[in-house]
Order: sequence, then structure tokens, then C-alpha cells
Amino acid sequence: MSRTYEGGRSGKGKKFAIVVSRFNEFITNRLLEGATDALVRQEVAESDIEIAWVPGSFEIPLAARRMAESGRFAAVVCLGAVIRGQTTHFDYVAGECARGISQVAAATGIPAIFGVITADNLEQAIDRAGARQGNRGAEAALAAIEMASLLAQLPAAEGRAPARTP
Ligand code: INI
Repeated sequence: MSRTYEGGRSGKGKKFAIVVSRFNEFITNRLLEGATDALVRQEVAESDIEIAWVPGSFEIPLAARRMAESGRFAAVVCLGAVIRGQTTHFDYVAGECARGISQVAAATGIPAIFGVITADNLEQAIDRAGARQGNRGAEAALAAIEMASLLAQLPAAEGRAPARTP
């Protein structure tokens, strides 16, 4: 008989960190709203959500790592918006942000969720921030809950205690 692990849909009793970029705040405010609404709808207490603002998406990984290393959070949701039309260094900002966030998860064992919109223009970004194509922030929050729940079930690495998060 095989055994299957699958994350649940409730975040009850767990703490979540959100790191959100101020750059393109018009978009990221909508992502933040989507993320917090989704967490609360999935039974996370508002008092169990902590939010850190950073200047831009490039700075997200550092703050996310600090949150993850605190050991207080079941997952860190990272929110930002990098828009190609606005920058010649789109590829650097978007690439380093994505790489940095995945490194946070790999280094700490705490899920760090990529809720960063990378769009060609403002219209695309608006679509993904709650208009025509869902809300990337809400999707990231649901992914955070699922991963937190899954990790709580998966076996710990041999010789290592499982990460103790609330
Ligand atoms: N930061 C973003 O989050 N989105 C962008 O579209 C963006 N653009 O266009 O440049 C951006 N730049 C700022 C960057 O993230 C850093 O804050 C800055 O380079 C200081 O390190």
C-alpha cells in the first residue's frame, strides 16, 4: 500500500509572514489584500499574520530570510511586481528576486512562496493583481498554507528534528 502526503487547506493555528515590496505599490497593495484575505478565509487569525515592507522586489529575499530564520512562521509569502516596460534591469531584478526566494526556502527549510508578478506592462500586472486573471497574492497565500501543512506531515530528514514552527 502506498502512502500519499498532501497539504491541507486550513492555516488554523499557524503563523504566516508576508514580505511585500513598495515598488509598484498600486499593484502590491492589491496583492497584499488578496493574500491577507485568503489567509483569513482559510482560518488564519489576523494576529498570526506579520507584514514586512521592503523598498523593491530585489530586497525581498533578505527580509524573507530573516522572517524564515526567526523560526516563528510556518511560511513566508513574498509579494512584489516587476514590470518590464518600466525598467531596463527587469531581468536582474526579477531573476535575483526569484532565485533569492527559492534560496530562502532551500536554506531555511521554511516555505518561501513566490507571489511576485513579472509582467510585460502595467495592464498585465493589474490583470494578475485581482482583475481578469485572479490575484497572485491570494494564490501565493494558498500555496503557503498548503506547503506549511504538507511540511508538517512529511518525515524529518534523518538525524534532524523537523523545523518547529507554530
Ligand atoms: N523593483 C520592483 O519591485 N519592481 C520593478 O519593476 C522595479 N523596477 O522597475 O526597477 C524595481 N526596482 C527596484 C529594485 O527592486 C530595488 O529596490 C532597487 O534596485 C534598490 O536595490
